[in-house]
Amino acid sequence: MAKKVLSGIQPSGSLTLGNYIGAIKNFVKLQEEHECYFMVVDLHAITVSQDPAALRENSESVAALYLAAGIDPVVSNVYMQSHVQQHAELGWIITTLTAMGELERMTQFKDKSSGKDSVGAGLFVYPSLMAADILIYNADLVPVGEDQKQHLELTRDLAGRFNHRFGEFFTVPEPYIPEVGARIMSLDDGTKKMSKSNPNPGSYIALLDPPDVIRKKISRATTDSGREVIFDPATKPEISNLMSIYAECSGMTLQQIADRYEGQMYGGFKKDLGEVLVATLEPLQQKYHEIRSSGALTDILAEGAERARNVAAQTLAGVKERMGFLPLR
Ligand code: AQP
Repeated sequence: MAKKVLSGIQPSGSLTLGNYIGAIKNFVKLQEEHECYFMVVDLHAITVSQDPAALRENSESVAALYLAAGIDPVVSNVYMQSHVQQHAELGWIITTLTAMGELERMTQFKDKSSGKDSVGAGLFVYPSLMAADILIYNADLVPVGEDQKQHLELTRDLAGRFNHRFGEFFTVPEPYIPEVGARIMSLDDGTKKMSKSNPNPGSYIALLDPPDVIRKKISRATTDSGREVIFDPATKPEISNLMSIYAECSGMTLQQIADRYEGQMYGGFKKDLGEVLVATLEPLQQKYHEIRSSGALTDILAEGAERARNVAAQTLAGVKERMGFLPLR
């Protein structure tokens, strides 16, 4: 039987090249052999403050980008997390099984809350909701980046805890480490991850950036002192990051890129990288605009949510029965 895969992206900004290379490109491959659930995780996005109009726009935009990148909504389940209410309900139940100490140890919470005067409780219990997202479909595999490994470990513990207390029920999910999909770093600091919520738009390539903006951002990207186009993340984080992007988007290996630019300065390499990116993103953008203007997204998301809801409702009913909730007759 095909294994179940679950993943999601937060509509917390305009998707970046990091989201594409690190997540969406792999989603497209995974759907060939697995039963996939690809959500737009809007309930997670509101763990930090979101402007309502921006949340609505970003939500549609993420869904349309999934499709434009090649996720087939007939083969995969594509939907908004908030359209499947069972996520929130199981999220609460799982929260009650989670210890404060477990949440306090989560490094993402520490990172995202550090230096803030006021932090919402939602950001603290985020990993319990993420666990519910995964367990509600009994997902076998969860594509995770480095930063999410700790959350998946917690999900595995929580699944085991439920099974121990209430009888074998949840599948204990495994991390899926993609073969490809480098961690893409910020264009203004090669030691920080490229993030859609970075206040400096020059730090990321948005998937919907127009060609001239893409070219300009690459030409202005910070580069290490020195001249050689050599892949060495420890001593040359910025040029190494640009080389990774080049490799991911051109299909060339890092060695082929180093050979091509041997003895040349950064300028020519960056100019070519701008063109490689434009050639990668232009067709995606064209499809994206076709999907947005076709008006088909509403029905696609409704269908995806309905299919997901059917699975989620069964799991939730099983959970409630095992825990002793009085059924509605
Ligand atoms: N820079 C990146 N390189 C590789 N993969 C990345 N991902 C995100 N940034 C990079 C992958 O995208 C997926 C979804 O991410 P998310 O939106 O749920 O949350 P995130 O990882 O926190 O992404 P951002 O862009 O940094 O969002 P904000 O700024 O809102 O926190 C994940 O699979 C992630 O690995």
